Amino acid sequence: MENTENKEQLQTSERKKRIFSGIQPTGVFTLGNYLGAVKNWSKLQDEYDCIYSIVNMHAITLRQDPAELRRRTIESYALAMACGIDPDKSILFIQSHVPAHAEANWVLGCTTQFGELSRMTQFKDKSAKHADNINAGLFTYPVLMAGDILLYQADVVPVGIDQKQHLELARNIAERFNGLYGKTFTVPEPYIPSAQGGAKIMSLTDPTKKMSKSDENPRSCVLILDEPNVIIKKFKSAITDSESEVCYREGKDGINNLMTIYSAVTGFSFESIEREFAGKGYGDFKLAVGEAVAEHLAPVRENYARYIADKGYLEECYKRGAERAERIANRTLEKMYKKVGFVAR
Ligand code: ATP
Ligand code: LTN
Repeated sequence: MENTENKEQLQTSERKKRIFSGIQPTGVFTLGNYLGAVKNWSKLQDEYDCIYSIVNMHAITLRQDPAELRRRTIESYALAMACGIDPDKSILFIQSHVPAHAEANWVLGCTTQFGELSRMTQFKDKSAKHADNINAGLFTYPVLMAGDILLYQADVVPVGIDQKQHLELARNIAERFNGLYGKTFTVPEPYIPSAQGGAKIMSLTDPTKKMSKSDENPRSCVLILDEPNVIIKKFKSAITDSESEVCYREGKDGINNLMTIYSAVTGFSFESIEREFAGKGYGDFKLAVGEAVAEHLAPVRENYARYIADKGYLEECYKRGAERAERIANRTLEKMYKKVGFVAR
């Protein structure tokens, strides 16, 4: 414990840059979540001071079954560890355990304009998809997200490209608050993987749509805990096109997506993939992608089985994570309250 605190102090004095990111506990992570975000979280742990959160408060912007949300939150915590997040090296915590997130949300909401929230494409997409539950939380989702980032004075935020607009808004909120009240927040920079690194992984059944854990069609996404034979089967039935040439070209959405995935898990460039499969059909290519992904995810599946079996250890980790996160978040919240003119208790 003391050791961790010393490490935190040391990191601040050495000015290691800070990272914050979050993932919703809405299901088992997909290959899209993994390649677009979580895989990077783990890689960045040595170079940066990292804080990662299971954002269960964001998850209730869509209707959730309470028992399932509780179970999935713990599972997501174990999944993050299975993907390589070390709860001693990084701070890994559950969002609702740190009340400052809800508190910051109110203050920041009062410096965010209705107009800017109305322009968020995720809000438009999700409200079209869930027309029976267009709640205020769904609308102000990006404010809660801005608070997550700003409370920790994060310099860098690793996310998939679908979150770019939200991050842009978080930057605007930070700059506006700093302009009104004096320097309070670090203005965060996005960290988005290159296209080949998997910035946006598309659905296997409709390659014009992003792969998403909340998709009703199980064939559309590869889950990081899928068994190897299931993964291979999903890739074999992936939608492609009526041609037969494996090459990255506009209009070949299905093949482009498979090439992106293959490149992200093997490290091969698009040119070398095109060379490897010249003269071969889509069948061979799909099988190779499936096998490469299954192999890539095998250690994650093994790690997960180990972590989820030890609930006591998980609880110890998320309690400690919350304590460490809270200390940092409360410092910023106090500063915010002072700046806006709230009387100190
Ligand atoms: P949901 O389906 O519940 O909306 P989601 O699968 O979109 O969830 P989130 O929890 O919203 O996942 O996102 C977690 C991280 O994964 C974010 O950084 C997001 O940018 C990234 N991400 C999600 N889907 C993809 C994808 N298809 N390709 C690349 N990155 C992705
Ligand atoms: N909205 C994000 C999840 C998220 C997040 C964050 C990401 C919530 N708070 C803070 C980065 C930083 C999403 O992935 N859908």
